[in-house]
Formats: sequence, C-alpha cells, structure tokens
Amino acid sequence: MNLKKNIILLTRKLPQKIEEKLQKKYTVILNKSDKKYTYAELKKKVSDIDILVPCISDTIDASIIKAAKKLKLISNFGNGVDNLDLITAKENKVIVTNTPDVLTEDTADLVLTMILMISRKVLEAQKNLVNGNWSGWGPSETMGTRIRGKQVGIIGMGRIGSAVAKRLQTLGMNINYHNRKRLPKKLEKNFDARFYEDLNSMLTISDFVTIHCPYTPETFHLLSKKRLKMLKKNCIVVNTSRGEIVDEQALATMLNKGSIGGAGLDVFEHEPQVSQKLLESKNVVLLPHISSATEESRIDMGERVIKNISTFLCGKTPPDIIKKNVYD
Ligand code: 8YV
Repeated sequence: MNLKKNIILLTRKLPQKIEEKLQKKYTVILNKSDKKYTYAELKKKVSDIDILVPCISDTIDASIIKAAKKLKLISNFGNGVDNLDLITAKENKVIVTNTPDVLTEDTADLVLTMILMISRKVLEAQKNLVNGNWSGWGPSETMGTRIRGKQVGIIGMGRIGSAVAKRLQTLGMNINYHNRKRLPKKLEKNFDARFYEDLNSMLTISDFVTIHCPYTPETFHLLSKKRLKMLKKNCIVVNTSRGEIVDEQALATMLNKGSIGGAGLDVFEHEPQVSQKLLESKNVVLLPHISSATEESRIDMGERVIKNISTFLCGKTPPDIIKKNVYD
C-alpha cells in the first residue's frame, strides 16, 4: 500500500518526534512557525488533504469540512471535540478521533495546583513578599483556608473528574459529584463519593466546585448566573474544561463584589481573550489553557494521533473514534 499518497495537515507544530514519525510514512504538511492559521488560510489548506490533525485553537466548522473535498479523517490533537462540527463530519462520512486518557493525570494535577494555590492564597502571599511588603511573620498574615474536611462538588465524573476525586480524597476532602450517569457502587465506594442527581443541591453544599464535563450545547453556561448565586459565599470555582460552561461575566462580577470565594480558571469563554473584570479580580488563578501542557502529555497525545491515523489507514476502526455523535 502506498501510504505516501495520503496527505495529512497538521495545523500546529507538534513535538518533533511525532512530526518525524508521521513524515516517515505519509505526506505531511507542517506548520513550522506554529502560527495559528486564519480561517481563510485553513480553508485553503484543507482543499486537497486526506487527513486533518487540528487542535483546540482551530474551529473546524461545516464550511471547512465541506471545503476539504477529499477529507476522510479528523484526528483531533486533544480530548475535547467541541472545536469540531461533528454533525457535518458525520454527514460527510468523515471519521473523527480524539486523544483521551493521556492527559487525564496532568489535568488533574493542575486542578489540585489551583485548589491549593487559591485556598492558601499563594499568589497574594508571594506578591506581598516580592513587592517588599513583608515585614516578618505575623499571626494574621495571609490567612488561607484548610481543604481537609471540606466539601468538593465535581461536575462530570469521567476520567478527569475521577482522577481529581482520587487526589482530593487523599487530601481529606469529601467527594460529591454530579454526572449524567451514577457511577457503579464499587467506584463510588473507592472515592467515598456522594452522588447528586440534582446539580443545584450539590452546589449549595460545596466549598469547592470543579468542572469536568464536556462542552456541548447542553452544558453552555451550566454554571449560570442563577447557579453561581446558589454557591456558598466562600466557594471556590475551578474550571479546566471549557470556558463556555461558566457564565464568565457573572462569575467576574461576583468575584469583584466578594460574593464568591475565588476561582481557578485555565479556560475562558472567548480564548485567548480574558475579560478585564476577571483580570482585576482578587483570589483568582488565571492560566492560559495549560492543563495538559507537559512534554509527556504532548508526546502521548501525538502517539494517540499516530495510532488513530495508522489504524484508520489499515481499514480498521481507530481506537479513539468518537462513536456517538455527542450532540445527539
Ligand atoms: C489540549 C484540552 O491541550 O484536550 C483538551 O480537550 O483542552 C487541552 O488540554 C488541547 O485540546 C489541544 O488541542
């Protein structure tokens, strides 16, 4: 089989090892500068390709998919597939795959990092010291809050939600979760987790809320203004999933008013724009979508992409095929 006849477009610069592996077998169009293609550039680039490897920074909508006349596979370099129009892909018989599992642990680590940074006011404490405002130890200096014994509400108990639960349980937190489906009893027992079918009930008892559900039309502004107002005054909200799941303006207003405890955000509603109100908020950790940004994760994600492509080109079902249309 002449594999070189397959043209693959990588929209961004992937780890060198991954690009080289792909180049050995296939014809690969690289993005050496790693500059994000404009919509018009991307539309032109896809015209003659067989396989597209996009990232979260690319919006692959109906018009792009239709412009890619020969497209057979979209092998997304990332877990979430909300950047892709799955319905049009399905209609045009384009298979879609993602890269699950390999970024779970790194993402969970970042959730833990943000929870600890906010509850122990790490950034505020460092700022005091660096700005020369530290006059020595004091009994009331930068008072944080203990996480042991507190209630965490996890929205979405899939791979990442479970990895977060495992970490937080080890640190002595009480695990509560809301999920489309209740976990099997055995798994619930592992985390000593309490299931809330009703999200609102979980929000009212949580000291921390962390979001781990995918972004779909159903989860847009799941944490709406109304729901944010149900939270305890000191509740800390963490989001490493997708910005669109939280009403960012409402959250920023509450942070500014001090009617919520704090927020750890790695994702934003209009990336890479971050609302001024959020930037000016106290008790926040704001990060530029780095939850899976480790060298190991990026290589593993690349390997998953390679596996999906090679399996597909062998005529078999790729391991990470998005089987169910998540919009169904
Ligand atoms: C990735 C992510 O870095 O995988 C995801 O869903 O949100 C990120 O952690 C990104 O998707 C890469 O395209």
